[in-house]
Amino acid sequence: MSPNEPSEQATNTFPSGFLWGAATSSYQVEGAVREDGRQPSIWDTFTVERGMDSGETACDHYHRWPADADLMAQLGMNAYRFSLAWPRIVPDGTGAVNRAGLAHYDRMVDGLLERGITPVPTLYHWDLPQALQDRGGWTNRGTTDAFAAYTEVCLDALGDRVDTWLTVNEPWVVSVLGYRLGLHAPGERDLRTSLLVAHHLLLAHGVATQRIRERRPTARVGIPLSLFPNYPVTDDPADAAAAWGSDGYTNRWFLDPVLRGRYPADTVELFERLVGPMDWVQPGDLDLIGARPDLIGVNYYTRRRISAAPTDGLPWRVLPAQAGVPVTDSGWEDVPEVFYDLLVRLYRDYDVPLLITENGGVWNAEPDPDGRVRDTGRVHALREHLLALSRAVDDGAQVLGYLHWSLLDNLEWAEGYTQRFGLVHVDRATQRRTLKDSAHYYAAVIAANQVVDATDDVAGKP
Ligand code: IFM
Repeated sequence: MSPNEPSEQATNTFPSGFLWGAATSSYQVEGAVREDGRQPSIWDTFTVERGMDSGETACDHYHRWPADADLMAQLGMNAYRFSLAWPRIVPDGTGAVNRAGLAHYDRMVDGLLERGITPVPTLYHWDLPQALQDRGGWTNRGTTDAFAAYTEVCLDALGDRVDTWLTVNEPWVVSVLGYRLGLHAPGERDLRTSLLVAHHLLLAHGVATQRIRERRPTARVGIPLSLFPNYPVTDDPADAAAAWGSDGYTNRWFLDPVLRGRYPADTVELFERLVGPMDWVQPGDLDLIGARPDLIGVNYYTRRRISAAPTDGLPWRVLPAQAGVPVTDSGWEDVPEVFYDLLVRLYRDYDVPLLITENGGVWNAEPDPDGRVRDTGRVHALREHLLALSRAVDDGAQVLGYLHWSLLDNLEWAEGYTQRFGLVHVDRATQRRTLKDSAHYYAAVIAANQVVDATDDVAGKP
Protein backbone atom coordinates (compact mmCIF):
# COMPACT_ATOMS: atom_id res chain seq x y z
CA MET A 1 0.00 0.00 0.00
CA SER A 2 1.26 3.49 -0.70
CA PRO A 3 1.95 5.46 2.46
CA ASN A 4 -0.27 8.22 1.16
CA GLU A 5 -3.35 6.05 1.11
CA PRO A 6 -4.76 6.03 4.60
CA SER A 7 -5.30 2.57 6.07
CA GLU A 8 -8.89 1.47 5.63
CA GLN A 9 -9.32 -0.12 9.00
CA ALA A 10 -7.11 1.00 11.88
CA THR A 11 -6.04 -2.00 13.93
CA ASN A 12 -4.38 -0.06 16.76
CA THR A 13 -2.06 -3.05 17.14
CA PHE A 14 1.67 -3.57 16.80
CA PRO A 15 3.79 -6.26 15.14
CA SER A 16 4.77 -9.30 17.18
CA GLY A 17 8.22 -8.96 18.71
CA PHE A 18 7.71 -5.21 19.04
CA LEU A 19 10.10 -3.60 21.52
CA TRP A 20 8.30 -1.77 24.31
CA GLY A 21 10.30 0.24 26.77
CA ALA A 22 11.66 3.53 27.97
CA ALA A 23 14.81 5.59 27.58
CA THR A 24 17.25 7.52 29.76
CA SER A 25 20.80 8.81 29.47
CA SER A 26 23.75 8.50 31.81
CA TYR A 27 24.29 12.10 32.91
CA GLN A 28 20.56 12.71 33.27
CA VAL A 29 19.91 9.83 35.67
CA GLU A 30 23.03 8.22 37.10
CA GLY A 31 24.49 10.62 39.67
CA ALA A 32 27.58 9.09 41.36
CA VAL A 33 29.75 11.43 39.32
CA ARG A 34 32.88 10.81 41.37
CA GLU A 35 32.48 7.08 41.96
CA ASP A 36 34.47 4.12 40.72
CA GLY A 37 36.96 6.19 38.77
CA ARG A 38 34.62 8.35 36.73
CA GLN A 39 36.21 11.62 35.67
CA PRO A 40 34.34 14.85 34.82
CA SER A 41 32.42 15.29 31.60
CA ILE A 42 31.73 18.58 29.84
CA TRP A 43 28.35 18.67 31.61
CA ASP A 44 29.96 18.53 35.06
CA THR A 45 32.07 21.51 34.05
CA PHE A 46 29.32 23.43 32.29
CA THR A 47 26.75 23.13 35.10
CA VAL A 48 29.29 24.43 37.63
CA GLU A 49 30.36 27.29 35.35
CA ARG A 50 26.77 28.36 34.78
CA GLY A 51 25.54 27.65 38.31
CA MET A 52 22.93 25.23 36.97
CA ASP A 53 21.33 22.14 38.45
CA SER A 54 23.79 19.33 37.87
CA GLY A 55 23.76 15.57 37.48
CA GLU A 56 25.73 15.09 40.69
CA THR A 57 22.95 13.02 42.24
CA ALA A 58 20.31 13.02 39.47
CA CYS A 59 18.09 9.95 40.05
CA ASP A 60 20.85 7.96 41.71
CA HIS A 61 20.23 5.38 39.01
CA TYR A 62 23.87 4.29 39.27
CA HIS A 63 22.95 2.66 42.57
CA ARG A 64 19.23 2.18 42.14
CA TRP A 65 19.18 0.60 38.68
CA PRO A 66 18.15 -2.86 40.02
CA ALA A 67 14.99 -1.42 41.59
CA ASP A 68 14.38 0.68 38.48
CA ALA A 69 14.77 -2.43 36.32
CA ASP A 70 12.26 -4.19 38.58
CA LEU A 71 9.80 -1.36 37.87
CA MET A 72 10.36 -1.76 34.13
CA ALA A 73 9.74 -5.49 34.39
CA GLN A 74 6.63 -4.85 36.48
CA LEU A 75 5.31 -2.61 33.69
CA GLY A 76 5.97 -5.36 31.14
CA MET A 77 8.71 -3.51 29.29
CA ASN A 78 10.98 -5.70 27.17
CA ALA A 79 13.57 -3.07 26.22
CA TYR A 80 15.55 -0.33 27.94
CA ARG A 81 17.53 2.38 26.19
CA PHE A 82 20.26 3.83 28.40
CA SER A 83 23.60 5.41 27.60
CA LEU A 84 27.12 4.36 28.44
CA ALA A 85 29.12 7.10 30.12
CA TRP A 86 32.37 7.56 28.26
CA PRO A 87 33.94 9.34 31.31
CA ARG A 88 33.30 6.20 33.37
CA ILE A 89 34.71 3.77 30.81
CA VAL A 90 37.67 5.72 29.39
CA PRO A 91 37.82 8.57 31.92
CA ASP A 92 40.51 10.57 30.11
CA GLY A 93 38.79 10.11 26.76
CA THR A 94 41.69 8.09 25.37
CA GLY A 95 44.04 5.54 26.84
CA ALA A 96 43.41 3.59 30.02
CA VAL A 97 40.15 1.69 30.38
CA ASN A 98 38.48 1.96 33.78
CA ARG A 99 37.44 -1.60 34.59
CA ALA A 100 35.23 -0.49 37.50
CA GLY A 101 33.22 1.78 35.24
CA LEU A 102 32.82 -0.93 32.64
CA ALA A 103 31.83 -3.45 35.33
CA HIS A 104 28.85 -1.27 36.23
CA TYR A 105 27.38 -1.62 32.72
CA ASP A 106 28.36 -5.27 32.58
CA ARG A 107 26.24 -5.93 35.69
CA MET A 108 23.42 -3.79 34.39
CA VAL A 109 23.26 -5.60 31.05
CA ASP A 110 23.12 -8.92 32.88
CA GLY A 111 20.49 -7.58 35.26
CA LEU A 112 18.31 -6.37 32.41
CA LEU A 113 18.58 -9.67 30.54
CA GLU A 114 17.69 -11.60 33.71
CA ARG A 115 14.48 -9.58 33.80
CA GLY A 116 13.67 -10.21 30.14
CA ILE A 117 14.62 -6.67 29.13
CA THR A 118 16.67 -6.11 25.97
CA PRO A 119 19.49 -3.64 26.60
CA VAL A 120 19.70 -0.89 23.97
CA PRO A 121 22.78 1.17 24.83
CA THR A 122 23.65 4.52 23.30
CA LEU A 123 27.38 5.03 23.02
CA TYR A 124 27.29 8.82 23.28
CA HIS A 125 24.57 10.87 24.91
CA TRP A 126 26.44 14.15 25.40
CA ASP A 127 28.74 13.48 28.38
CA LEU A 128 32.05 13.97 26.59
CA PRO A 129 35.08 13.47 28.88
CA GLN A 130 36.32 16.91 29.89
CA ALA A 131 39.86 15.77 29.09
CA LEU A 132 38.86 15.55 25.43
CA GLN A 133 37.18 18.95 25.55
CA ASP A 134 40.50 20.33 26.79
CA ARG A 135 41.94 19.09 23.49
CA GLY A 136 39.23 20.73 21.38
CA GLY A 137 36.32 18.34 21.95
CA TRP A 138 34.16 17.78 18.89
CA THR A 139 35.92 20.56 16.97
CA ASN A 140 38.96 18.27 16.93
CA ARG A 141 38.76 15.53 14.30
CA GLY A 142 40.89 13.38 16.59
CA THR A 143 37.89 13.02 18.91
CA THR A 144 36.33 10.71 16.31
CA ASP A 145 39.37 8.41 16.60
CA ALA A 146 38.99 8.46 20.38
CA PHE A 147 35.32 7.59 19.93
CA ALA A 148 36.22 4.65 17.67
CA ALA A 149 38.60 3.29 20.31
CA TYR A 150 36.02 3.78 23.09
CA THR A 151 33.43 2.00 20.93
CA GLU A 152 35.76 -0.98 20.59
CA VAL A 153 36.12 -1.16 24.38
CA CYS A 154 32.33 -1.17 24.78
CA LEU A 155 31.90 -3.80 22.06
CA ASP A 156 34.51 -6.09 23.56
CA ALA A 157 32.91 -5.85 27.00
CA LEU A 158 29.21 -5.98 26.15
CA GLY A 159 28.94 -7.09 22.54
CA ASP A 160 28.27 -10.71 23.45
CA ARG A 161 24.94 -9.67 25.04
CA VAL A 162 23.93 -6.50 23.19
CA ASP A 163 22.41 -6.88 19.76
CA THR A 164 21.24 -3.31 19.14
CA TRP A 165 23.69 -0.40 19.39
CA LEU A 166 22.90 3.28 19.09
CA THR A 167 25.79 5.58 18.22
CA VAL A 168 25.53 9.35 18.73
CA ASN A 169 22.40 10.86 20.21
CA GLU A 170 20.90 13.85 18.39
CA PRO A 171 23.89 15.42 16.62
CA TRP A 172 21.68 18.35 15.62
CA VAL A 173 20.96 19.26 19.23
CA VAL A 174 24.62 18.93 20.22
CA SER A 175 25.78 21.10 17.35
CA VAL A 176 23.07 23.75 17.63
CA LEU A 177 22.53 24.09 21.38
CA GLY A 178 26.16 23.39 22.27
CA TYR A 179 27.94 25.30 19.51
CA ARG A 180 25.58 27.84 17.90
CA LEU A 181 23.29 29.00 20.67
CA GLY A 182 25.55 28.38 23.67
CA LEU A 183 22.75 26.84 25.73
CA HIS A 184 24.30 23.40 26.21
CA ALA A 185 27.83 22.29 27.02
CA PRO A 186 30.34 23.49 26.02
CA GLY A 187 28.45 26.75 25.46
CA GLU A 188 29.90 28.07 22.20
CA ARG A 189 28.13 30.41 19.78
CA ASP A 190 29.30 30.14 16.20
CA LEU A 191 27.51 28.73 13.15
CA ARG A 192 30.66 27.63 11.34
CA THR A 193 31.93 25.79 14.42
CA SER A 194 28.57 24.12 14.90
CA LEU A 195 28.69 22.78 11.33
CA LEU A 196 32.21 21.48 11.84
CA VAL A 197 31.04 19.74 15.02
CA ALA A 198 28.00 18.28 13.27
CA HIS A 199 30.31 16.74 10.69
CA HIS A 200 32.56 15.22 13.32
CA LEU A 201 29.55 13.80 15.16
CA LEU A 202 28.37 12.20 11.93
CA LEU A 203 31.86 10.89 11.34
CA ALA A 204 31.86 9.46 14.87
CA HIS A 205 28.63 7.67 13.97
CA GLY A 206 30.32 6.39 10.80
CA VAL A 207 33.44 5.06 12.52
CA ALA A 208 31.39 3.46 15.30
CA THR A 209 29.18 1.78 12.71
CA GLN A 210 32.26 0.44 10.98
CA ARG A 211 33.68 -0.94 14.25
CA ILE A 212 30.36 -2.53 15.23
CA ARG A 213 30.07 -4.24 11.85
CA GLU A 214 33.66 -5.47 12.01
CA ARG A 215 33.44 -6.83 15.54
CA ARG A 216 29.76 -7.79 15.82
CA PRO A 217 28.47 -8.46 12.29
CA THR A 218 25.11 -9.73 13.49
CA ALA A 219 24.34 -6.70 15.67
CA ARG A 220 22.02 -3.91 14.55
CA VAL A 221 23.29 -0.34 14.58
CA GLY A 222 21.38 2.92 14.44
CA ILE A 223 21.65 6.63 15.10
CA PRO A 224 19.02 8.44 17.19
CA LEU A 225 18.10 11.68 15.44
CA SER A 226 15.98 14.52 16.80
CA LEU A 227 13.51 14.99 13.97
CA PHE A 228 11.42 18.15 14.00
CA PRO A 229 9.00 18.39 11.08
CA ASN A 230 8.85 21.97 9.76
CA TYR A 231 5.50 23.43 8.77
CA PRO A 232 5.03 26.78 7.00
CA VAL A 233 2.75 29.11 8.97
CA THR A 234 0.89 30.33 5.87
CA ASP A 235 0.25 29.25 2.27
CA ASP A 236 2.70 31.88 1.07
CA PRO A 237 5.34 30.15 -1.12
CA ALA A 238 8.03 32.12 0.74
CA ASP A 239 7.02 30.45 4.00
CA ALA A 240 6.96 27.05 2.28
CA ALA A 241 10.50 27.66 0.98
CA ALA A 242 11.63 28.76 4.44
CA ALA A 243 10.12 25.62 5.99
CA TRP A 244 11.97 23.45 3.48
CA GLY A 245 15.18 25.36 4.25
CA SER A 246 14.65 24.78 7.95
CA ASP A 247 13.98 21.10 7.23
CA GLY A 248 17.40 20.96 5.57
CA TYR A 249 18.94 22.40 8.71
CA THR A 250 17.16 20.21 11.28
CA ASN A 251 16.45 16.94 9.50
CA ARG A 252 17.99 16.39 6.07
CA TRP A 253 21.43 17.59 7.25
CA PHE A 254 21.62 14.30 9.15
CA LEU A 255 19.25 11.96 7.32
CA ASP A 256 20.79 12.55 3.89
CA PRO A 257 24.45 11.88 4.75
CA VAL A 258 23.57 8.82 6.84
CA LEU A 259 21.08 7.32 4.38
CA ARG A 260 22.19 8.76 1.02
CA GLY A 261 25.87 9.44 1.57
CA ARG A 262 25.65 13.16 0.79
CA TYR A 263 24.68 16.44 2.40
CA PRO A 264 21.55 18.06 0.90
CA ALA A 265 22.65 20.38 -1.91
CA ASP A 266 20.27 23.25 -1.06
CA THR A 267 21.47 23.37 2.55
CA VAL A 268 25.13 23.11 1.54
CA GLU A 269 24.58 26.06 -0.76
CA LEU A 270 22.99 28.09 2.07
CA PHE A 271 25.66 27.26 4.65
CA GLU A 272 28.59 27.84 2.30
CA ARG A 273 27.12 31.24 1.53
CA LEU A 274 26.93 31.99 5.25
CA VAL A 275 30.18 30.50 6.57
CA GLY A 276 32.42 29.68 3.62
CA PRO A 277 33.53 26.28 2.32
CA MET A 278 33.01 23.18 4.42
CA ASP A 279 36.66 22.33 3.99
CA TRP A 280 36.63 19.92 6.94
CA VAL A 281 34.89 17.23 4.87
CA GLN A 282 37.68 14.87 3.79
CA PRO A 283 37.69 12.27 1.01
CA GLY A 284 36.06 9.08 2.23
CA ASP A 285 34.13 10.73 5.09
CA LEU A 286 30.79 10.44 3.37
CA ASP A 287 31.41 6.80 2.50
CA LEU A 288 31.87 6.06 6.18
CA ILE A 289 28.94 8.19 7.27
CA GLY A 290 26.77 6.87 4.48
CA ALA A 291 27.19 3.14 5.19
CA ARG A 292 23.49 2.79 5.81
CA PRO A 293 22.59 1.91 9.40
CA ASP A 294 20.19 -0.92 10.19
CA LEU A 295 17.75 1.53 11.70
CA ILE A 296 17.14 5.18 12.37
CA GLY A 297 16.29 6.09 15.94
CA VAL A 298 13.42 8.54 15.84
CA ASN A 299 13.35 11.10 18.63
CA TYR A 300 10.10 12.96 18.10
CA TYR A 301 8.53 15.59 20.34
CA THR A 302 6.94 18.38 18.35
CA ARG A 303 6.94 20.38 15.11
CA ARG A 304 8.52 23.69 14.13
CA ARG A 305 6.27 26.44 12.74
CA ILE A 306 8.26 28.41 10.21
CA SER A 307 7.88 31.79 8.54
CA ALA A 308 10.19 33.40 5.99
CA ALA A 309 11.48 36.18 8.29
CA PRO A 310 15.29 36.00 8.58
CA THR A 311 16.32 35.55 12.22
CA ASP A 312 19.67 35.18 13.98
CA GLY A 313 21.54 34.85 10.71
CA LEU A 314 19.31 32.16 9.19
CA PRO A 315 16.63 32.79 6.57
CA TRP A 316 13.62 31.67 8.63
CA ARG A 317 11.93 32.25 11.95
CA VAL A 318 10.59 29.60 14.33
CA LEU A 319 7.25 30.73 15.71
CA PRO A 320 5.77 29.88 19.10
CA ALA A 321 2.88 27.45 19.54
CA GLN A 322 -0.21 28.17 17.49
CA ALA A 323 -3.14 29.50 19.50
CA GLY A 324 -5.62 26.73 20.25
CA VAL A 325 -3.14 23.87 19.73
CA PRO A 326 -2.57 21.86 22.95
CA VAL A 327 0.83 22.31 24.54
CA THR A 328 2.85 20.42 27.13
CA ASP A 329 3.95 22.07 30.38
CA SER A 330 7.12 23.22 28.59
CA GLY A 331 5.08 24.95 25.89
CA TRP A 332 5.81 22.49 23.08
CA GLU A 333 2.88 21.81 20.79
CA ASP A 334 1.42 18.38 21.44
CA VAL A 335 0.69 17.30 17.86
CA PRO A 336 0.49 13.51 17.41
CA GLU A 337 -0.67 13.77 13.78
CA VAL A 338 2.74 15.27 12.97
CA PHE A 339 4.32 12.09 14.35
CA TYR A 340 2.31 10.08 11.81
CA ASP A 341 3.38 12.41 9.00
CA LEU A 342 7.02 12.13 10.02
CA LEU A 343 7.01 8.33 10.12
CA VAL A 344 5.32 8.06 6.76
CA ARG A 345 7.75 10.55 5.28
CA LEU A 346 10.74 8.57 6.58
CA TYR A 347 9.31 5.42 5.06
CA ARG A 348 8.53 7.12 1.75
CA ASP A 349 11.73 9.18 1.37
CA TYR A 350 14.32 6.92 2.99
CA ASP A 351 12.84 3.41 3.22
CA VAL A 352 14.66 2.51 6.44
CA PRO A 353 13.55 0.55 9.53
CA LEU A 354 12.72 2.83 12.45
CA LEU A 355 13.00 2.48 16.20
CA ILE A 356 11.23 5.15 18.22
CA THR A 357 14.10 5.96 20.56
CA GLU A 358 12.40 8.95 22.24
CA ASN A 359 8.89 10.35 22.43
CA GLY A 360 7.20 12.08 25.31
CA GLY A 361 6.78 15.48 26.89
CA VAL A 362 6.72 17.55 30.05
CA TRP A 363 3.76 17.23 32.37
CA ASN A 364 4.74 18.32 35.84
CA ALA A 365 2.08 16.47 37.86
CA GLU A 366 2.97 15.87 41.51
CA PRO A 367 1.48 13.21 43.80
CA ASP A 368 -2.02 14.01 45.04
CA PRO A 369 -2.78 13.60 48.75
CA ASP A 370 -3.77 9.98 48.02
CA GLY A 371 -0.29 9.37 46.59
CA ARG A 372 -1.48 8.94 43.00
CA VAL A 373 0.22 10.95 40.25
CA ARG A 374 -2.54 11.93 37.84
CA ASP A 375 -0.50 12.97 34.80
CA THR A 376 -3.56 13.03 32.60
CA GLY A 377 -1.87 15.09 29.90
CA ARG A 378 0.82 12.44 29.43
CA VAL A 379 -1.73 9.61 29.39
CA HIS A 380 -3.69 11.37 26.66
CA ALA A 381 -0.61 12.28 24.62
CA LEU A 382 0.85 8.79 24.93
CA ARG A 383 -2.37 7.24 23.68
CA GLU A 384 -2.64 9.65 20.75
CA HIS A 385 1.00 9.17 19.75
CA LEU A 386 0.66 5.40 19.90
CA LEU A 387 -2.46 5.59 17.73
CA ALA A 388 -0.47 7.66 15.22
CA LEU A 389 2.36 5.14 15.39
CA SER A 390 0.13 2.16 14.82
CA ARG A 391 -1.54 3.93 11.90
CA ALA A 392 1.90 4.59 10.37
CA VAL A 393 2.73 0.89 10.80
CA ASP A 394 -0.56 -0.07 9.14
CA ASP A 395 0.37 2.25 6.28
CA GLY A 396 3.75 0.67 5.65
CA ALA A 397 6.32 2.17 8.04
CA GLN A 398 8.61 -0.52 9.44
CA VAL A 399 8.85 0.24 13.16
CA LEU A 400 10.77 -2.04 15.49
CA GLY A 401 9.70 -0.61 18.80
CA TYR A 402 8.74 2.34 20.97
CA LEU A 403 10.94 3.63 23.80
CA HIS A 404 9.26 6.36 25.78
CA TRP A 405 11.24 9.37 26.98
CA SER A 406 11.65 8.99 29.80
CA LEU A 407 11.52 6.24 32.36
CA LEU A 408 12.25 8.66 35.21
CA ASP A 409 11.85 12.34 35.96
CA ASN A 410 15.44 13.40 35.44
CA LEU A 411 17.87 16.24 34.76
CA GLU A 412 16.57 18.06 31.71
CA TRP A 413 19.98 19.54 30.87
CA ALA A 414 19.96 23.36 31.06
CA GLU A 415 16.38 23.28 32.37
CA GLY A 416 17.56 21.38 35.42
CA TYR A 417 14.94 19.50 37.40
CA THR A 418 12.08 21.84 36.47
CA GLN A 419 10.70 19.60 33.72
CA ARG A 420 9.27 16.17 34.44
CA PHE A 421 9.37 13.79 31.46
CA GLY A 422 9.06 10.52 33.39
CA LEU A 423 6.54 7.72 33.48
CA VAL A 424 7.89 7.30 37.00
CA HIS A 425 7.78 10.24 39.40
CA VAL A 426 11.02 10.83 41.31
CA ASP A 427 10.86 12.74 44.56
CA ARG A 428 13.95 14.92 44.51
CA ALA A 429 14.47 14.91 48.26
CA THR A 430 13.96 11.20 48.95
CA GLN A 431 14.49 9.56 45.53
CA ARG A 432 11.20 7.76 46.11
CA ARG A 433 9.76 6.39 42.86
CA THR A 434 6.00 6.48 42.15
CA LEU A 435 4.44 5.00 39.05
CA LYS A 436 2.36 7.71 37.42
CA ASP A 437 -1.02 7.10 35.81
CA SER A 438 0.84 7.15 32.48
CA ALA A 439 3.02 4.23 33.58
CA HIS A 440 -0.06 2.15 34.42
CA TYR A 441 -1.66 3.12 31.14
CA TYR A 442 1.52 2.20 29.24
CA ALA A 443 1.62 -1.18 31.01
CA ALA A 444 -1.93 -1.89 29.80
CA VAL A 445 -0.92 -1.06 26.21
CA ILE A 446 2.16 -3.27 26.42
CA ALA A 447 0.14 -6.17 27.83
CA ALA A 448 -2.35 -5.92 24.97
CA ASN A 449 0.24 -5.03 22.28
CA GLN A 450 -2.50 -2.68 21.23
CA VAL A 451 -3.59 0.87 22.01
CA VAL A 452 -6.25 0.55 24.70
CA ASP A 453 -8.69 3.10 26.08
CA ALA A 454 -7.39 5.33 28.85
CA THR A 455 -10.10 4.61 31.37
CA ASP A 456 -9.56 5.71 34.95
CA ASP A 457 -9.41 2.07 35.89
CA VAL A 458 -6.53 1.34 33.50
CA ALA A 459 -4.58 4.53 34.10
CA GLY A 460 -4.96 4.81 37.83
CA LYS A 461 -4.17 1.45 39.32
CA PRO A 462 -2.81 2.00 42.82
O1 IFM B 1 16.08 15.01 27.69
C1 IFM B 1 16.30 15.09 26.32
C2 IFM B 1 17.20 13.96 25.84
O2 IFM B 1 18.40 13.93 26.53
C3 IFM B 1 17.49 14.12 24.38
N1 IFM B 1 16.27 14.28 23.62
C4 IFM B 1 15.29 15.23 24.08
C5 IFM B 1 15.00 15.00 25.55
C6 IFM B 1 13.93 16.01 26.04
O3 IFM B 1 14.35 17.31 25.78
